Amino acid sequence: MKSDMPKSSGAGIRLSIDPVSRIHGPLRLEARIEQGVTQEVWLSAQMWRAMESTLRGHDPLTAWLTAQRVCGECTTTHAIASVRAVEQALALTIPDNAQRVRNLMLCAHALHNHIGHFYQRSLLDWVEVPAALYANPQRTAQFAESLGSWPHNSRHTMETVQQRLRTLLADGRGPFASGHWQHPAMQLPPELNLLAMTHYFQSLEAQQQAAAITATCGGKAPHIQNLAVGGIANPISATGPTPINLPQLLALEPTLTALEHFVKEVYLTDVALLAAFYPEWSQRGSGSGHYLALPELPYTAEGASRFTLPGGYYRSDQPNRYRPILSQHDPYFNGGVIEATHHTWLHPSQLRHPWVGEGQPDFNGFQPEAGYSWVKAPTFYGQRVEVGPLAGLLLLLTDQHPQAHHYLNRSLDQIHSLSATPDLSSAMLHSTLGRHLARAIRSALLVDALRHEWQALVDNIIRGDQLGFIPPTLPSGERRGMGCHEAPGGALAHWITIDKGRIRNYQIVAPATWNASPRDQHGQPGPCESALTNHPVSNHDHPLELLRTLHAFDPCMVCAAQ
Ligand code: NFE
Repeated sequence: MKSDMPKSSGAGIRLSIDPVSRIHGPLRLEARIEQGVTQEVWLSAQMWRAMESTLRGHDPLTAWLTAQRVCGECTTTHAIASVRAVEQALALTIPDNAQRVRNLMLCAHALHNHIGHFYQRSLLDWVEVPAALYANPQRTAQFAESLGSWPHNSRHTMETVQQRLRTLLADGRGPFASGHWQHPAMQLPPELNLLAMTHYFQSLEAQQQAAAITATCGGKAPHIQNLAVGGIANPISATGPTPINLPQLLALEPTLTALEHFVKEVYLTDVALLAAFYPEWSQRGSGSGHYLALPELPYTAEGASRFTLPGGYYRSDQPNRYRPILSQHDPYFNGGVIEATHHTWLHPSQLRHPWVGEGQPDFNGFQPEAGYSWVKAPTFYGQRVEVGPLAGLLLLLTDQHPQAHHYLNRSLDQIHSLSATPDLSSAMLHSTLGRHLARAIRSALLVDALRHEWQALVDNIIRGDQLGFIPPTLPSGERRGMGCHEAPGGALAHWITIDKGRIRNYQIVAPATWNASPRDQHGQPGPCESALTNHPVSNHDHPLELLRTLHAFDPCMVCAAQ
């Protein structure tokens, strides 16, 4: 780990991780460390996409097809934010069926993301793969079967996975070719390493199930096709040869059940196991302390006022300062967002609301005191705010959401039964571990919402409602719109200005723009930078601890810098 950081940035050891792996897009992490603790941290996005300027001049009605190419992970999310921005600009209300189909796609896509985040992008920070070869499969199966009713934890399964791992490790290629093996921060016994790796492989099947739901409702996955400004593109019928019909929807039912079972019996339990065996991680990685989430899963077509998942602004330093965001058009959200370019490689240095945002590339190398990233630094009413499942969960808990409390209490009980950790409470959520727990709880809420939306769509079609699209008309004058979506990574919004039927300006503020951005105009670090500061690092050649906290945010640099 080397660094070309200027000498002027203080004493201590300089550390550079470039590129950070198991995230989306190129990211460089620079840190200054004294006595095993980070003193300063800089996150530097290494690529600029130019998607915002690419969209200028485009037809707003088809912009979503380009916008969803922002990312290979968050495809559906940018598509939905784009059509919502145009629909707001045109003051369009979409049919109830369209809202249901969209909600189904959003839930399934988010589940695919959350499962992939925990098992494929994070788990290898906590699990020592080669140690799984020394596990006793019988003991592993007995322990796993004592935790719940998941039917794929048998001794035979454990033996098969152990053999598979033996072959993969001997081959010396692929995702297990190297890792932070034998790092002192790895604390799981061999049996739990084997159990976690068993679920790692099973998570791939759960992701397939989620993708199948997205593909049925979206026409294809990733990069859905079944969307349109005004609703959805594909016709709906009861039994006709349309892409969405009752037989196809009913055939999804076993997939919904299988996915629900995986999330509630495997994912939630595995996060509880991590929490039980790594209790100190509920004390590490707290971020800015300010959280923002957007309302998501509108109940009805008029939807922009009632939501399954509420949004709002939450300040942990002032618990009474909870301010709900009541709709996807709430001026309170729109009025609070400003982006700064002072520590970016964008010219000129300025503060702008996204409707008038801009920025030309002006790369000058890594300069912590000037520009060091392609990502703009957004603030919400002047504060650096964390977005993501943790923000969403804190809002749900504040809102006394019964199911969120149920899944949290269930997890805390399970952690308690597995460990001697005293005084477990929701205070542990403001941490690296808390971000994983929040994402698992959000997944449980999403599988519940998925079934609810599926049933509502089936009922609508049985009642004879087949409307999914209302044709839009583009006005000739100027219109502005904002499309909000609570994406898997957190608050996402697209801002559009339409003039003479074409896009005049387009700006995207993605979850990772909020979380993985550089210093703002006042030098305040971004939420990830805050979470990684005053953070332990025991081995500079294997800065595993920093990766644990960074990965828990799931930063996506291709979304962040446009
Ligand atoms: Ni490119 Fe994303 C999410 C979006 S950005 S993965 O969620 O939008 O963090």
